[in-house]
This record gives sequence, C-alpha cells and structure tokens, in this order.
Amino acid sequence: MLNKQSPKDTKAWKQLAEHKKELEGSHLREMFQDDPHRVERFTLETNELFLDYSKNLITNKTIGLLVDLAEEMGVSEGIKGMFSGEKINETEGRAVLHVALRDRSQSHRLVDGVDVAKEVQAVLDRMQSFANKIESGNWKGYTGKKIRDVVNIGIGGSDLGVLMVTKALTPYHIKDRTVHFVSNVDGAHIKQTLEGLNPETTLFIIASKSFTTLETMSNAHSARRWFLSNGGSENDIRKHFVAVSTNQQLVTQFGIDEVNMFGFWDWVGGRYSLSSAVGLSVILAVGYDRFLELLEGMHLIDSHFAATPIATNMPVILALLGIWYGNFWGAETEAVLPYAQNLEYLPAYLQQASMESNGKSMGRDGELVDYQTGAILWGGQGTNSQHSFFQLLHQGTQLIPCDFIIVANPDHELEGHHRILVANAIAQTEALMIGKTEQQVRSELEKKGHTPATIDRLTPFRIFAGNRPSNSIMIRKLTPRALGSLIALYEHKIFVQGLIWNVYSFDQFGVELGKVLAKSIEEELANISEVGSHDNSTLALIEQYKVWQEKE
Ligand code: G6Q
Repeated sequence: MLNKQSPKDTKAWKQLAEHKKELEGSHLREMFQDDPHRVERFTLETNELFLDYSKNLITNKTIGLLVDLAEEMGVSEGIKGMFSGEKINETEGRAVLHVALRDRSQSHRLVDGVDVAKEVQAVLDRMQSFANKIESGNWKGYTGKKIRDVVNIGIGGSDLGVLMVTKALTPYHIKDRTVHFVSNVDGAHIKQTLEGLNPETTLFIIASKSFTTLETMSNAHSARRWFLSNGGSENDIRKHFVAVSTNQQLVTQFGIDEVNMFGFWDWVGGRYSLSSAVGLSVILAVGYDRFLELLEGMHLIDSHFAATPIATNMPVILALLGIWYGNFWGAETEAVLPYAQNLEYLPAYLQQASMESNGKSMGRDGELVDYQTGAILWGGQGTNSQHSFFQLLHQGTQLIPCDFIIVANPDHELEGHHRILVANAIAQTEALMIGKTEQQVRSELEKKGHTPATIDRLTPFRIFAGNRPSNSIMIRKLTPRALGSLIALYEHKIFVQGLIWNVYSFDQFGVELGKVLAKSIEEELANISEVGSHDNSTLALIEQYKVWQEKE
C-alpha cells in the first residue's frame, strides 16, 4: 500500500518553504563563483546519460531537504512496491510492471501466481519470429509480394511512444521499408497516409489495448475498406492486418487471425506500453535486435532506479527538482528542449506520460490536494525553438525550468553542423543562468558608439536577469540503448513525482471521459437522435454545423 499522507504534512515540506526564502536573494552566477566544486556535486552519470543539474536554484541544503521529503513520503517503499508487483494502481486494482517488460535478467517473476517473465519472453519470441518472416519475405502479401509499408493505427499510448522512438531511430531504419503512423480520427490522417501505398505490400498493425477506442477503430475500418476496395479480399485480411491488444475477442471479430495478435497485460499502462507488444511497429522499423537494445537501455535505468540511494538516483533527482520549482517557486510549466532533430516527438510523448499521469487533483487519501501537482510540460527542438519561444524563457515573467537534451555524437558526418548545434545548447544553458547585467549592456552599447542618452534609453530592454534554472542531459549517442535509458529516466521521474504529490499516477479517468463524451453529440450531428439538452453554446455549435452541412 502506498503512503497516503499529504506532502504538506511532512517536516521537510515546511523546511523547504523556509529554505526557499533564504535562497530568494541568491543568484546562480554567484553560487558558481563561490563554490568551485558545485559541478562535481551536482552531476550524475550512467552508462549512456550524463546529468548536469548544477544550474539549478539549489544548494547542498536544498538537496538534503528534498531527499528528506522523498524519504518522508515513502519514495523508497513506493519504488519497491512497483518493482515487486504490488497493486500500486489502486484505483484500477492493478500492478504497474512495465519494468518487467525489459528485465530479461529474470527468468521467473510471479504476479498473481502467473509467471509474467515467461509470458513476456513468449510474446517477444513471437514478435521476433514475425519480424523475421517479414524481413525474409516468407510473410507475403496476397499477391505474393514482400511487405514494404507498415501502418501502425493507434492513438495515445498506442501511438505516441512508438512514433517518437521510430522517428528518433531514423538512422537505424531497415532499408526498403517505411513505417507510418495514423492516430487522428480526422480522415485526413489516414487518407493522406494511404495515398501512394500499395495494398499488396502494406501491412496494418492495429494497436489498441482495449480494441474499442473510437479513433483507432474508425481508422482500422477505413484501412480495411481501402484494402478491400483496392484488390484485397476478406480472405486476404489475415495477411495484411495484425493486432496488438489485450482483447482477443474483438480482435478476432475484426477478422484478424488469433495467431496474428500480440498480447500484453493489464499491468502495462497505455502510456507505459512502448516496451510491450505495442513496440511491434518499432521492431518492424529498426529490427528486433535494435528493439532489444532499447529494452536493455531501459533496464539499465530501471536497475539504477531500483538500487541507487535517493540522493544520487537520477530519476529521483529530476523529480525532486520539478517539485522544488512547482511547489516552492511557483513554476507552472517545464520545458523539454531536445537538441536533436530526430527527437522531434519527445516533448509530445513526455507531455502525455507526465500530464496524464500526474494531472490529478484528488489525493490518494481521497481529499482534494491544496498544492500544485503535474506541471504543464511543453517544449520543442533546438535550435528551432531558439528562434521562437526562447525569448520568453530568457526575458518573460514566468519561471520555466528547462531540460536541455544534448547528444554528444551525431549520426551523420556533415561538417560543422553538430558542433554548432551542441554549442547552441550549451550556450543557452549558460545564458539563461548568467543573464546579462546592466554594466555589460552599457559597455556593449558604448562599444557600438551610442550616445549616453541612447544608452540610457536602450539599456533596460537589453538586461537579462538570468538565474533561470536548467538541467542538461547529455546522451552519448542517440542509439536504441541510450534512447531506452532516456525514456525510462523520465518514466521514473514521473512516478516519483506522483508518489510525492500523493496522487495515483497510473489511472486516467480524464482520458476515459473523452472516450464517451462525443458519442451522443455524434448521433445528434448525424440526425440519428434528437438534439438533447445542452447549454446554449453547445446547441449553437451543433446548429451551425448542421446549417453549414446543408449548404456544402
Ligand atoms: C494511456 C491512455 C490512453 C490510451 C489511448 C488508447 O495511458 O490510457 O492514451 O493509450 O486512449 O487506448 P487503446 O490502446 O485502448 O486504444
């Protein structure tokens, strides 16, 4: 059972609130000047990742108190509970065991009397053999041709992770095969994806834990119709449609052969499922061995997370820093800034992982919380983002802690590019921290030959207060293994934050509401049912839609 106390009732919380007042007048610039050993103390390293968290508004005392907070809130016990298969997803009565999906060191792991390690391996073996058949051409389309295009149809947890990983691992893509992702129920998404595809050489993966999600099922049925009206027959469906799901009955009803269904379990949450059979699209994009490397990278961080004391535990430190800013410094958002083109989808992926997990206001004790929980996570790639929202990071009114993700080695040989990219990332962390003083601005303007009056007028606008915190996460190279480590790092950060905020991180009733809400309005729009009782704005929108439908 997880601890259910409010973090505000801990001793550490009160001490942190006091300590924040002590730090209010300090500047990071001076903290570095005063302490030559700051970086040594505030950096951590694992095989694939290097975390520099020295550019944060912290001292030894801050970390000490944050660690106390984690201890008082039972973080160590929570971690043990998750790894041992306790039903810590109490609102759904489930264990939370995505870590078991990538722990290939254990040949047995019992959950409710079932050996899940054996089951995990069995699904992996089936995925491997399936991927081999696709690769060798033993698996043939209905006219005997090899599969060239794969379309993963899924949404949310059955899309964002695999989309992000597939894009991130672009240099590892198998030649002569393209993996596409369709998620939105907006017909434009599937229509544009199918344009140019050949049904004879296209394989669809219908990825849906429940196999009931409206968007996914609409897209799956459109894909099926496209296939049937472009030469395929009902009998051929089994050669072109496979499923990733926990719902065998509905998969079979759709026409997918039971042997072509790859299963997972209720102890794998949607947004934590990319290391389960949901990863099939990744396997088809980069190969089974690369997928195993991704799992290994995740397992490296899982092991670090399970075995490392709180004060040097990388995911825990990241979690605590987020809490420090969100609950004591008033930060409402945090930015993730990957300086890597191929990490394009990382912010969107983390947005779901974090905001769906910890966007809760009911405490585990059944009382509404009276403090901020899940931060609003957002971000974008460097350097592009520097030319857009970085202005606000530097001179805006909000405090926005940033994670800079920097890749040490590129996967191309183009001269110059990578050093410029990395230099920009590092320079931004420095500029956010140091800022630019009045004196520096004045001397710059003087050097440019401005008059004293102009200097007086322009100076205030060119001052950067600095003192804006950031973490730098350096990745050795964007390999499957390193990417796996990065993903697990954030997964566990989110878990620890949920433990401390006293919320249940593994349910998602808000998402489930969305799944039913549109149903009645859809029937009203289609004139299947009378327009029911709604507020005036909703009625007006329904009416306007109908009017414009008639005109079109
Ligand atoms: C994830 C959420 C949600 C879910 C999608 C798709 O944790 O529950 O994003 O993954 O709604 O659900 P299905 O996989 O059941 O289609």
